[in-house]
Amino acid sequence: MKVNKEKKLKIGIVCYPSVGGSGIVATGLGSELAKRGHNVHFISYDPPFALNIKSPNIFFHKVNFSGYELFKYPDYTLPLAVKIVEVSQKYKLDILHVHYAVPHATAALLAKDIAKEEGIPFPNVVTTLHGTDITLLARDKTVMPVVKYSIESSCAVTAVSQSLKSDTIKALKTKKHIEVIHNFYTPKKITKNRIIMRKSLGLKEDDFLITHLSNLRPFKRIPDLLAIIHKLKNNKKIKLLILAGGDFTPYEILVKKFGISKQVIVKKNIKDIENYINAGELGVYTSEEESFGMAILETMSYGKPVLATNVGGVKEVVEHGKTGYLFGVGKVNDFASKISSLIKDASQLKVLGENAKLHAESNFCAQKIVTKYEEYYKHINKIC
Ligand code: GMT
Repeated sequence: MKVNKEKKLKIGIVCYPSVGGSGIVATGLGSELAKRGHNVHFISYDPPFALNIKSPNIFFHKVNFSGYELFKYPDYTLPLAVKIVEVSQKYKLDILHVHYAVPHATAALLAKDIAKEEGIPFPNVVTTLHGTDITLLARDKTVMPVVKYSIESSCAVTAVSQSLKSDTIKALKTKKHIEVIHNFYTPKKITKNRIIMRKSLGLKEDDFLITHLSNLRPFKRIPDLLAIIHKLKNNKKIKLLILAGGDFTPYEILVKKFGISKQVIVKKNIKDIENYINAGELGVYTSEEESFGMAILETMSYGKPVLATNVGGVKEVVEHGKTGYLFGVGKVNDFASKISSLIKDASQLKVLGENAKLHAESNFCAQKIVTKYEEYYKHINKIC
């Protein structure tokens, strides 16, 4: 057996614990780094959704915060900064990897200053941008200077796509070096076969199942997704399964108005997404903004093609005509007519699905991407 004698790192990861792309990426990265022998310390207000905190080399540190009456709005940044100092000191972290500039990198910078005052050694801070820092916060004048400061004061910054890197440079007019490291996904084992899953969803054998996973926020353009099903309403075999990480109630009225209640199935906070994606034929994503599109990668990883809007980093994940198709935002007719043609062409669907899986495995796998992060950590510890 080959023994890896490389120095193992003590890595702190700050992320949101909730269901969502950035949490999934941070959790996946930490878990893979732990498997490679590094000690990984997660710092958040709850254990991350998909994290197995009992795994070897994984530690979880909870940020406790109290809502003093003095504060009209509860603050998370301050107790997070204190927890970061505490963990850095106790475990002598080599790297602190924060997912999101605001508030996570901001808290890390405050922690760094506190540590300096107290004479406590502090790790180098790597900030990964996932999108919202730029697509939302950088456009808001009340917080934009904090976003810019937090990014520029980090030791190193990564972005999950080339597109997000360009948007960041444009929005913040920053000269900070941004390293592009795409997201990755490790597919899980299918534990319930397709037939069982389709039965449990009330589907007939020849139904054509479209899947969509998201938090349903406005920029996902759920009305467009429903409009596509509405356009295909005459084909009763077409079903849409929404795996919702948010509240679907506001869209129920539209489902009713379109008369597609029998075609739309909504499931909330599903953990075994692999079983559901595997039960479907293809994924559809209508977002107006997407720095990468983790759900798209997840869908492709299970051998399903994706139809999506040609926005942001999605263009770096889906290869038009090879692993799926890309259309303009709001072009529901184009989506609908492509679905109509794919329903009649099982062999094309199969080829697209196989290409999608291969593309995901070769370009967005842990082996490749986690190694990039590992090398980047070592590199920045030499230059910062
Ligand atoms: O918008 C979401 O779906 C959630 C958000 C998050 O913070 O988890 O996703 C962002 O980060 C993901 C992981 O890097 C990306 O795959 C998503 O594209 C990105 N969302 C946006 O850019 C809108």
